[in-house]
Amino acid sequence: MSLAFSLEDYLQERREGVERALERAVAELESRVPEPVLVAVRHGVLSGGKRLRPIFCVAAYEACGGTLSRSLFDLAASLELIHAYSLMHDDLPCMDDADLRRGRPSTHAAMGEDVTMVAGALLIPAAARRAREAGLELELTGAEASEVAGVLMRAAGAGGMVGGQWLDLEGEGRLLTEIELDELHRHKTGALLVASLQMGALAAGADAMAFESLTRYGSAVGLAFQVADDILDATSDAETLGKEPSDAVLDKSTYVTLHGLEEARVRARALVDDAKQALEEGGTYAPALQALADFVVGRER
Ligand code: GRG
Repeated sequence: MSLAFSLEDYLQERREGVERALERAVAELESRVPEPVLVAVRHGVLSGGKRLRPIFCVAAYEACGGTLSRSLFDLAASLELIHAYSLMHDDLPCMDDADLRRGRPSTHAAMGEDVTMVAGALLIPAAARRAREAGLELELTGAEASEVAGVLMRAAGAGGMVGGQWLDLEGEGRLLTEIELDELHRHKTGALLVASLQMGALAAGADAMAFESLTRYGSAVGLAFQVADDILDATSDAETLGKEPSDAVLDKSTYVTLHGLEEARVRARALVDDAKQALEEGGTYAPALQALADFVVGRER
């Protein structure tokens, strides 16, 4: 019998837990949300995707000694509610104007803009509530559970994802420097990835050293994720990606436009090495996180 770690099996098992938690999160909204909005919520949330943010949260929790439970997956799914809202709003005509997402019509293309705005917006407080409640179920104190939800909300807000979205819109049609590009993506994509690791660590009661090493890992992997995203946008196609490559159309600066394809690949690998080093220096034994760092830059979509 081989004891080798299989990322494929790991991803499949964790994804199943995440899907069930997302179904519970949507079911919980059923009594309070009008049917047309609920249909849009289902479309945006229960529509596939890699589910990487919740999986990072679960992997961080496991790396800190925690064991799998339904409440852990509820906590992890709160990250995906925020991610789902961000994609629904990001695809709107006033943002990136994208009609294809995850290989099918984006939510506004299928359901309309007004209902997509409302469905996306209601996911933000739903995610905050879900994160806090799951924290309490994991036997965190009230203050600890609030802090876990606070980490999620800060990462989603002006100092994180929404702030990064503004930098992104402001940067269209302009050649950004590498410092500006890093700043944009540390906010827009990186903040939620860092929060994924931090929420898992906090929920598991990690000590300061483990928390710090997982934060450093998340920061490096978050940027590596975006460099890989830019490479895929420049080299792949809509059928493989499940969305239209759009950076050139929207005249966005990317790691590929800045440095060329080869140098972007070198940067992505260097960031993966930084991420693994952060784990080693923190004494965090986590084969899943090691393998996930490679996956982030090796993926095809
Ligand atoms: C405030 C109106 C308003 C809009 C803001 C918050 C927001 C909209 C946009 C955030 C920007 C954003 C969508 C960031 C994520 C970028 C990204 C790399 C998405 C793809 O993530 P994957 O590859 O996707 O994990 P899957 O489909 O696998 O979940």
